[in-house]
Amino acid sequence: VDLLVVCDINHRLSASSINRTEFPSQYMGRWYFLAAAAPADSQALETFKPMDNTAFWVQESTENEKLVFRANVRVKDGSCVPRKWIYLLSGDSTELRTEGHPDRVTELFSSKCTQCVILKETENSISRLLLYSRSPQLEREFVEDFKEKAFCEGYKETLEIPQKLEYCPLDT
Ligand code: MYR
Repeated sequence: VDLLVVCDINHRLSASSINRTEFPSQYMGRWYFLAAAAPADSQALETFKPMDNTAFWVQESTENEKLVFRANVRVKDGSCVPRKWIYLLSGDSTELRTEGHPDRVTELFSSKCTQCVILKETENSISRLLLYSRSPQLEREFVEDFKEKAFCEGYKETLEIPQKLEYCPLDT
């Protein structure tokens, strides 16, 4: 983040460009994890620090009102760690719950990058912001915009996902 960020209305998190009519179909398919932000000294980014990159695959579940999120994490030591979460949809809200994590709430926000989405994960009053993109490469201005928004919302620690290694294969 720049030394001086003048926080204004453009830095507020907004869900205005989330298309609720199409929801959640516009989010199916492949995503790349690009950056994260959390309050300073919150430890909320620690789990991401051993990570080199992560690709996600989102699909509808055979069960109603459920989405399956699969990930394959490339760890900095070169290993691949597959992960899977079940997200629960709640009626016409875009808020998500995670199966097995009753205290976790995930909200969606728009990004300056139209091919991206910002997730806000809150669990027991600890929250963090996560930036995902349809493409593994993103223009600097979009990453900077994410960091500025995060900073202005009080998430002063940020982490960019290094992506120095190849992506792990993703079973779809
Ligand atoms: C975690 O690391 O805690 C899990 C985060 C899951 C992120 C999934 C990324 C895909 C973004 C698409 C949004 C889909 C909303 C329906």
